[in-house]
Amino acid sequence: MSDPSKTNLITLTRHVFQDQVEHYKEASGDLTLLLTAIQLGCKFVASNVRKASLISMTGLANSSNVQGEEQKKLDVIANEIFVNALRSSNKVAVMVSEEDEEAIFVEDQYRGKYCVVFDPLDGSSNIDCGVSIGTIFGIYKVKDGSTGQISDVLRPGSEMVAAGYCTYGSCSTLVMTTGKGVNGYTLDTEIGEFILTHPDIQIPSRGKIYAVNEGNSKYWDGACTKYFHSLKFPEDPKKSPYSARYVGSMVADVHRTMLYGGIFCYPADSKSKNGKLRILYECFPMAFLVEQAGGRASTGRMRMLDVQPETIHSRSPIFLGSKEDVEDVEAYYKAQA
Ligand code: P6P
Repeated sequence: MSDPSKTNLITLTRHVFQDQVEHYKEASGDLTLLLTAIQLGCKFVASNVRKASLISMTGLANSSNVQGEEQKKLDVIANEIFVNALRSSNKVAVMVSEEDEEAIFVEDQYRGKYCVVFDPLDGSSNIDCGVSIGTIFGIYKVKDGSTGQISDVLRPGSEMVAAGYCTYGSCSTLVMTTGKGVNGYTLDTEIGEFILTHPDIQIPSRGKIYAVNEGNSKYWDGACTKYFHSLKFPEDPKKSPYSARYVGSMVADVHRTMLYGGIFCYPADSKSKNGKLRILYECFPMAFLVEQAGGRASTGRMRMLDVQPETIHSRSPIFLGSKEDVEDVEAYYKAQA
């Protein structure tokens, strides 16, 4: 008998289908097919990120997005790839992309029952120097009786049915949840399949790493300043300071936090009153994944997934990762209240 790990490959599609058969017997299979479309987008982006410098895909696209951020060539390409893959899946009614000012409402003949919010290429400012970047997505099911309208996506993250991200770095790993835990799948570029490599990811209850842009510390409020000081100068002389790790690419920083524990933070401050990260397609999907892996995700003052977004590009402060580390931050905000 040969080694089963070599001959019994658990691909993402097979694993999601198994999950559907075991946990969602009444399912139509539509979500499984939708996730296949998302996989295609991730495979395409992974391929182009890997060879960006070789096919002159680095650099600017000489355009800017709704956020006023200069778009990289790959931003534009990645967005178009995902929009086309999602539309042609026939499973989507509404799409919200970081790259598009308005939501996209899929025409009748292609419309399905899911809404996908996504950042097709997060951290793209890192493309030119080869630092890890990624795709982030969250999925809602349209509300009963709805054929797809803006109210189907302006909802708390607790109503998402699936979420995930894909890292594009030394390898491409797609980490995903459909509400029954978190699994990671690594792309085998030779066979073009995402293979289960990180089953049932669990975040340690406390970590030793913190991730925040220290360059903003002059703008932090009191709670933030006191919290990060406590990590660097622990009151207990027996305790070692935390290590600082910050990639500046949310997917890379969150992936490390998911696997090693610790905390990732993008606080609100006097410069960015609501923080920088977007609620729908950055904060919610990552918060869903972190909670499903046994961690915690907060604005500092409330559970991240309970936030009600006002617009499709609204922003929020976010602290996510090991449960006890996030609880420590919340205690500083409670004391400041
Ligand atoms: P800063 C990338 O532009 C991004 O949206 C996230 O991926 C990342 O966590 C954050 O912004 C980095 O922002 O202000 O620290 O450069």
